[in-house]
Amino acid sequence: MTDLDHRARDILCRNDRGGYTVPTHGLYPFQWNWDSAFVALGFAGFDRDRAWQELETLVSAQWADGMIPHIVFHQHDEGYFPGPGVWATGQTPPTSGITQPPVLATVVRRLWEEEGADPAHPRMRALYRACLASHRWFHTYRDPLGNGLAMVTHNWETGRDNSSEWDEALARVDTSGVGSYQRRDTGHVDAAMRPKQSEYDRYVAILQFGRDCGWDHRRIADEGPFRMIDVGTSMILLRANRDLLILAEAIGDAPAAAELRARIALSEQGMDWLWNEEVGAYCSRDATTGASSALVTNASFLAFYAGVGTPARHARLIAALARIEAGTRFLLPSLEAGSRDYDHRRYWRGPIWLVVSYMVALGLAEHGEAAWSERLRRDSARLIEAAGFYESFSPETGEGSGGGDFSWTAAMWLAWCG
Ligand code: 2M8
Repeated sequence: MTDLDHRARDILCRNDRGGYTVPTHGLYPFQWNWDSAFVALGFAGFDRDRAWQELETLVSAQWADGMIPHIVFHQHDEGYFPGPGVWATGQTPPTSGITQPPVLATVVRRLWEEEGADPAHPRMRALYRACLASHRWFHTYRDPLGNGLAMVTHNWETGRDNSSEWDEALARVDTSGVGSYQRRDTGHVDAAMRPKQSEYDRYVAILQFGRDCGWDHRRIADEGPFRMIDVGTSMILLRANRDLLILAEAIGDAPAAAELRARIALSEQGMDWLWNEEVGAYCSRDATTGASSALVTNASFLAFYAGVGTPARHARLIAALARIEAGTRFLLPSLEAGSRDYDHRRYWRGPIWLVVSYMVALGLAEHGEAAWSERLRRDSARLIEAAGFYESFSPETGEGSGGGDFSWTAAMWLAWCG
């Protein structure tokens, strides 16, 4: 084991709060949904029981309607805004009222296969049921166009919180009733790395809409102030449906398998709507106006991970990757340099996030693009080697940004790039 292996394990153990892991000390003091899924991959290399437990603790907070919340507030901490009192979801344990990208089923499949793929595996079977309920929730509440794509009703649901893809839709959000509140994030890290205040007001306004309608997910989906078809969530859900289908078949759950096959076919076709021929990439679209973001982000390349696209489209995506590579030092930036509001230090408007790079690299390898996949892996390793286990990294300088000793970055070192 190398020194970095030791440090990565140590970060996961120090961020462990007993059955779940915080993304980083201070800035994010609770359990986050997709962070935990990636963190389980990190634990899996040295503590199998703890890996499964991370996922089990997450789904212990699943709502009765099937939604797996984006934050679980297991213990009190004043250091984060918005905390449980602001969300006011009435759940036990307290949670936020929105979700995050459903990477869970894909991780469950990987852990289960690593342990011999026994259909009777009790921990896999319990998590299978949780994933199925969560995917059904997406299909019931988050497919307004009936085309198998996933709508998000808050930009925090995408995980790529302040991506420029959301700017136009966010600009329409009325912030006149937001009132005053105290942000906590800028007390932990440099404000130049975080979303701007005007953006935060909009995030809070969308939250308040959900709270004011008692977290009625039907109403939020139909009438909410932010309704985006997110390319990232749509691709991740499609991949997760494929992985869940493998589990359904192993278990012998024929009705669920048939349902999943139909969903997969629908989504494969639905993705056409996200393809922007002019840009040569899959881009998010506004569900209300139909407008394409026309922006190439790291999520555009999740097409490989989801297994969608024709050879011609793949060629254009690879051309976009080559263009991005030519314009920066490290892959894969969250937004192409030169795009409007690109900023190599500001959160999801440029910095590299290794969890997205990992999913893209996996997809590229599965589509015969081994050299590109390896390039992403190597760049990710170099970033950690030079800067440490940061939340994100500048694609231009390689410097770390956001929180330090970050759980999912440590997990990616252990499970992928290290
Ligand atoms: C960031 O998001 C949270 C809100 O969910 C925040 O900024 O307060 C995002 O990077 C998100 O993708 C991530 O899950 C979370 C915790 O790492 O932080």
